[in-house]
This record gives sequence, structure tokens and C-alpha cells, in this order.
Amino acid sequence: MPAPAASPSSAAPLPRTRVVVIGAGPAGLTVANILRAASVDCVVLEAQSREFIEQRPRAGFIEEWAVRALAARGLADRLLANAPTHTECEFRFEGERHRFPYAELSGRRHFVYPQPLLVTDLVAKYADEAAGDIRFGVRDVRLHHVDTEHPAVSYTDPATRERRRIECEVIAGCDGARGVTRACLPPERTTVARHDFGIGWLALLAEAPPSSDCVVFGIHPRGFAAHMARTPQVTRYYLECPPGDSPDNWPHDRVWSELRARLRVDGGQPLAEGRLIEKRVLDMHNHVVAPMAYGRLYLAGDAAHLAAPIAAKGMNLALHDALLLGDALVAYCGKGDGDGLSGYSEACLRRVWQYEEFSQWLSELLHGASSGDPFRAGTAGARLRRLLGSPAAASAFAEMYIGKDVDH
Ligand code: RFL
Repeated sequence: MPAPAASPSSAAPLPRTRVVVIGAGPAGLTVANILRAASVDCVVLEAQSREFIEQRPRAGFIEEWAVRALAARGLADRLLANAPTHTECEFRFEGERHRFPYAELSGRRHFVYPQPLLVTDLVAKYADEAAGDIRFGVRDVRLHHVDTEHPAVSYTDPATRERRRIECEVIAGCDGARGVTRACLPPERTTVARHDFGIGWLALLAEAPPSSDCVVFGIHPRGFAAHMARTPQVTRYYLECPPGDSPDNWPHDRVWSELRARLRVDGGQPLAEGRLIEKRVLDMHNHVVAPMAYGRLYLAGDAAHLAAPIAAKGMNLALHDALLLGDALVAYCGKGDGDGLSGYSEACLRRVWQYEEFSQWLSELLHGASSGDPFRAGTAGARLRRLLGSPAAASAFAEMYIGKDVDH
């Protein structure tokens, strides 16, 4: 149920706006920019500071359809000017490398553009160029009356510590996996589907140049490992580890010796090593909330669904939701056309489930060899050989790996 309304005396009324966007990640900022470009009034509320969100390291690979969609809305100028593109990935196992030319098979590429750069661009576009209203560092955000035509959002102003309240028509819940908006969906009308992969990934950022010109998946009985370029100076690595493991169990030397072992290839160049600037354990699980809307509240991105970074899909899904929600809100606020909003959840979930299924499929391929279960290791090996040996299997993989323009 929606959180109880704050009493009128505790919240000074502010002018109405049409849409309150909660969260300034890729999803919220994309929605806000689309609204601003269409002159729809909105306010963005963000719990962190601007500096913090512009530096938070996370994703790095954006699928071509998403880049094109951002570009069509004038949101990808710096990305298109600066982001290198990737057309291949590589599987390594048993000391051998196998290049996989997914762009040749699908006609589409990845753009390598770290999430903090995208967030920086989207904030600049909204706040600086378009003078959009964004409030950083807000505390204790609460939603009110989301099941009526007059919802509102209240929060504590970080400077004055006073409660503020904004009346609106629609709330966009873009506050990520740990936000507050998802809790406003009534449990009796909401399904939460969860999948726990039963593994952890040690997520690392190394101050070291990439050691390959593409994403490398290292499949190894000791555990999976991955290499992903971020910038010419910084590379992301992942090491499979037990769920709940502590980063303290992974000192510098252990990290690099495991990476060397799991990404080893006969005759290959040694990995370029460097200082580890991020080291955290992710317990790998996915979840999907359905429907992604209740009353006047619409969720987008990680607020509604989580995709562990196995297939690098989370930010791409967040952008997909945000593009649909932004356009639907413009149609609703501009022409009173509610069709986009009423079909919003279903339209998002079609792509969400395709990507969730692909994550699960890919996870088995990547982790079967280290599962300790000979049956899973056998089927994962069969899956990999089919992918590398059958043109039909390769095309199907390429289509899902890079994402399609149209949803199934
Ligand atoms: P975000 O980016 O989490 O933004 C949510 C924002 O909401 C704010 N917030 C609140 N604001 C106001 N009030 C509250 N109560 C609030 N609570 C939270 C937060 O401060 C934040 O600014 O969600 P969004 O916009 O849905 O975007 C989702 C993506 O960030 C996420 O899916 C990706 O980072 C996932 N992901 C990857 N996705 C890809 O597509 N490709 C990748 O290569 C990729 N690599 C990754 C990843 C995620 C990772 N982590 C975090 C597990 C690598 C890693 C390590």
C-alpha cells in the first residue's frame, strides 16, 4: 500500500508539477530529458549528490538500438563522438581462444561508454542546457495517494531539513534496486519473480589498460572470469566466487593470479595489471516485478527488475523502459492520450523477460564448468560447442547478445 500521507502541517505546499521522477540514474534522467524536451513540467528527486552519481562506476556496454534511440532524442552527442564500438567477443577455455563476431552475424554493435559518463551527459542536458528542476541529496522520499488522480511526493530538504511536498499527476519510480517506490505496489496485485544463481561475482575495476580489444569470457573449472574494457586507462574484471564472500579474501596478488589462471590462453600476451580501484562481491540474482505500474505510479529500470551483470543487460533495459515511459508520458500530458501508459508495463516486460531468459541461459554456459556437477559441466560444454560450431546457434546468440530493435 502507498505510504501514509504526511499531515498537511508537516509539509509546506509547493507548486504542482505534472510528473515527479524519483531517481537520477540512466532511467530517471532519460525520462526527465524526454519530458523536458516536450515542455512537460517535471521535477527530479535524487537521494545522492550530483558529484556522486557522476562518478558511480557500473555498466559500460550500451546496445546499438539504445544508442540510436537516445541519439534520435538528442541525448547521445558526446557518446557518439567518443565511444568506441565493439563487434566481437571472445570465449576462452582449455587454453584456447574462440572469437565470436556477433556484429557480422547481427549487423549491430555495442558502444563502450561507462555509465558515469552517460549519467554526466544526461544531467548536463537536463539541468544545465534545459534548466530542468532536479533536487539532489533529498532524504526520506515518500509517495502519497498513488492510487488516486492526485498523487504527491514528499521529501526532506537536505539544506533546511524541512519536509517538502509536490503535488503531481504521475510519478515515475526510477530509484533503482534499493529505492522506495517499488514498496508502493500493493503485494496482493504484484508478482515478484526471483531467480538466485547461487554464485557470487567479485566485481573489480583495475587501473590498467584493457588487455584485449573485446569482452573476454574465461570458462574455467576454478570459476568463471571476465575482462571488459571501460576506458583506455581502466578495465573491469569479474571473478566467480562463493556468494557472500568477502572482498577482504581477495588481496591484490590473489586477484591477479586467479585472473591470469582463468583467462590464460596458449601463446597469449600477459594481462596488463594495475591497482584495484573497486572490489566488491555481487550475489548474483535476478528479479522481475509485474505489473510495473500501480495507479499513477510507473516503475522503470532497476526499480522494477534486476538483471545480474552476466549478460550486461541492466542499463539497456533501464533505457528501454525509460524511452517507452518518456514517450507515453508526453502523449498523456500533451494530448491526454493514455494508451502508451496503459500498455507500458506489458511492453517493457516483453523485452525484460527476453533478457532475463538470455541471462539465465548465458549463466549456465559460463558457470557450468565450475559448478562441481558433472552433468551441468557436460551440458554447458555442449552448449558452448554448439554456439561455436553451428551457424544457426551462433545467429540466435548474436541476436540476443546485442539486443534487437523490436521485441518478441
Ligand atoms: P540506478 O542507476 O540505480 O539509479 C537509481 C537512482 O535512484 C537514486 N535513489 C533515490 N533517489 C531518491 N529517493 C530515493 N529513495 C532513492 N533511492 C535511490 C539512486 O541514488 C540512483 O541515482 O537505476 P536505473 O536508472 O534503473 O539504471 C539501472 C542501471 O544502473 C543498472 O541496471 C546497471 O548498472 C546494471 N549493470 C550493467 N548494465 C548493462 O546494461 N551493462 C553492463 O555492462 C552493466 N554492468 C551493472 C554492471 C551493474 C553493476 N552493479 C551495480 C551490480 C556492472 C555492475 C558492477
